[in-house]
Amino acid sequence: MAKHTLAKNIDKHLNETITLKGWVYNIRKSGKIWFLIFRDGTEFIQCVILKNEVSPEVFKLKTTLTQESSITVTGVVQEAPSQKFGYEILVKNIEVIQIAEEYPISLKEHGIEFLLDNRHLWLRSKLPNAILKIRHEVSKASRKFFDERDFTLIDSPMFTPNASEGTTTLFKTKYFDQEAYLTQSGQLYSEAAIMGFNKTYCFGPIFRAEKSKTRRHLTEFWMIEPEMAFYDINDNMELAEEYVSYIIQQVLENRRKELEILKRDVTILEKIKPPFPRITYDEAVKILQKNGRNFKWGDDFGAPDETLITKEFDKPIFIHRWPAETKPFYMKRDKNDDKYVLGMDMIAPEGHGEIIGGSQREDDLDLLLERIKKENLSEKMYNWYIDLRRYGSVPHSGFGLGLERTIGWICGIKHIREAIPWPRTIVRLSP
Ligand code: NSS
Repeated sequence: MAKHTLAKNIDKHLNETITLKGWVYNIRKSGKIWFLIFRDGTEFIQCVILKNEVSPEVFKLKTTLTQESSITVTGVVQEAPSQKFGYEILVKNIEVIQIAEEYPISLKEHGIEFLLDNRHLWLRSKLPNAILKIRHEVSKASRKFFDERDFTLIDSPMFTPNASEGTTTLFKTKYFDQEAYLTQSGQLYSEAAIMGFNKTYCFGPIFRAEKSKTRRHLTEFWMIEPEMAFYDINDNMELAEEYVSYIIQQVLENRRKELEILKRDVTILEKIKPPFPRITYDEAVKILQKNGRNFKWGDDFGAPDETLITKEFDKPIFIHRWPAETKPFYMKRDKNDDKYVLGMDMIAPEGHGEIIGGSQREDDLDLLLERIKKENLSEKMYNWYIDLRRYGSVPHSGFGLGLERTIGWICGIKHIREAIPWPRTIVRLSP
């Protein structure tokens, strides 16, 4: 491959002649000069084409080049204070790789369904590009955070014989002559892994047959799940607030430009530092009742409830100590009142809702068996998991952070389908 410069790096080549390879984003014409907005996925750059600087054939390209045509541009990097990026290219030559057919996504606004149907092309546009670069940053920061704190990455399987988060959202699939489910969470496997590695995390896709058509639900999403031996619920919340603060700081440090493209108000993000407020489930219910909402104790909070509860805070908050019946079988009972379990959710501010769910796990063999029986789960299927309470059981905790919900909040976007490259929802399986 010929050596060429990525558009994002041209500032290192001021006054030098360089070659760029990419696509035509837009063209503006005016007499003896025309402008080409070039993109290569790393940056958008203005290229200036002057009649007396290029061959007549190249100058004529102003009438034949179409949006998204692929090209090679050679030219001199010059300062351009009027341009957002601060640099532009004075073109010496353009080679056409392919003239694109009429491109369906123009620079005017399109409806969201049209854009989602054309996700394979829409990925080239400015906003998706910025969001997915932030997604990359959050993934990278997540790995870095746990890697630097003695966690071992132990991935969980995607095919599983059992449910972890209730049986209503399982995707069932044939597995030769057995039945299998796509994973709802790597947690149960991580609980086994920490007995061998102390602190672990898994980071992969999660599948839930969510019937809900909301702006917070995908059927395929990504979760980062740390699990820690000898951590109680307070240690768990402390780690979660440190982690979330860390990824926000990394995005602020490394992806300012993308946040600007998204017009994100960063003052809110800049305030995100530990500690985060902690309230119990009962206190959250009181906030709702105080605000005149008709909420029944024992129900789970819906999106409008979460928005109302977080309105009083400008940071994410923890809601902890949940009624046992609202949460899965594996959560540890509160020894002060066994109506409650030691679960904790982190709710993001600005109406973005729950981004983390976690808990201290039930480490007592008999209590766990009792919960498994009560929920009509198969003891045989969970036998390996129950083993963990037979051989050196220890207090332990963990949580799962939903990657797309977190990105949705950081980017300030309404619907999390834009926070994943290829969204899967109840109504969308393609492209
Ligand atoms: O169901 S969770 O609340 N918790 C668990 O799965 C635990 N087993 C994790 C653990 O302790 N290791 O899901 C965790 C997060 C939740 O807070 C959301 O941010 C996200 O996963 N989540 C989703 N994101 C997008 N779409 C859907 N459907 C979804 N469901 C959960």
